[in-house]
Amino acid sequence: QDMRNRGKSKFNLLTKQIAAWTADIAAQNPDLVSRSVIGETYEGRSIYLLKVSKAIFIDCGFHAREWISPAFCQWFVKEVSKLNDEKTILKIRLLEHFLSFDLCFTILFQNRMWRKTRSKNDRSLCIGTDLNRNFNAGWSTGASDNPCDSTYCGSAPESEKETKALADFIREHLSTIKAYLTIHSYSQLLLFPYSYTYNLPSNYEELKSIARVATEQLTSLYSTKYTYGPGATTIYPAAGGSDDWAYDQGIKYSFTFELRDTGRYGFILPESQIKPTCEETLLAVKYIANYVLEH
Ligand code: ING
Ligand code: ZN
Repeated sequence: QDMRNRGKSKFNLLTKQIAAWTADIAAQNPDLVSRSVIGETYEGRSIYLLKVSKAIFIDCGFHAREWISPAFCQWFVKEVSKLNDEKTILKIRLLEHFLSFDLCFTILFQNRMWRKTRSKNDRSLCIGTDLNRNFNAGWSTGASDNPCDSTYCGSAPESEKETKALADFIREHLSTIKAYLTIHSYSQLLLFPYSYTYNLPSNYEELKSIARVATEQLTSLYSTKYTYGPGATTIYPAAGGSDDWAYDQGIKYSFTFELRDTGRYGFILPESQIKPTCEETLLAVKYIANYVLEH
């Protein structure tokens, strides 16, 4: 019991600290950063949007165990908030959300490795849906329909509150969002559509060259090697992903980052790698942001 409670409070604390941080950074930079809530998770945690500008949307924390992802979003907003010169402000919209860190209070100690949401499934004792299989992009073809799998696609597209909140927000802001970036880990990849089909996107050559330069920029800092390409051939075919969905909504610059490492530590990235990972990733994100804003 004691172990369980300690575990629970530790994870809750992390979630609360990040939520408090989003309030602080907005309060400290009222001209630059504004915070709003675009929905809540199954377990009632707020899904925060930190708005810096209108053109680029970034989300972090889709998958609970990928802790480096929300760390990057925090790093990113902190860096942007330093840029107080109006002309150099990167026009970025950031989503800090899905911080389902306090997983499940009984399985917590065993399960730092949780990936999915926390929702209950019909006719199954297994919990959760994979948000990145729950978007309406080739939904369910070749995805898992077993609620006990870590890549369960859900009972329908956007069956999850979290998916719905994100998709609604993007649909409502389609006229302004020029790029969609989603931050995951791990594998050191920069992916773009498609993952649900082997067909290439119409601006494939452009996406490929953006990804090439973005990863070159990233590598220039600490020599971290990145691979890039369409999801289906670069990582694995997978339906229902958010980048494919955003692309098919008309957002022509849509990327999935898979941050460090390549598997030695995997999701449990050592603390010493957090800062360098954020720094190098920022170079790639800045490149993409500048490219998009110029085109
Ligand atoms: N990787 C992604 C996943 O959801 C991905 C890879 C990207 C799949 C885009 C589909 C579309 O499996 C992680 N680490 O979650
Ligand atoms: Zn992920």
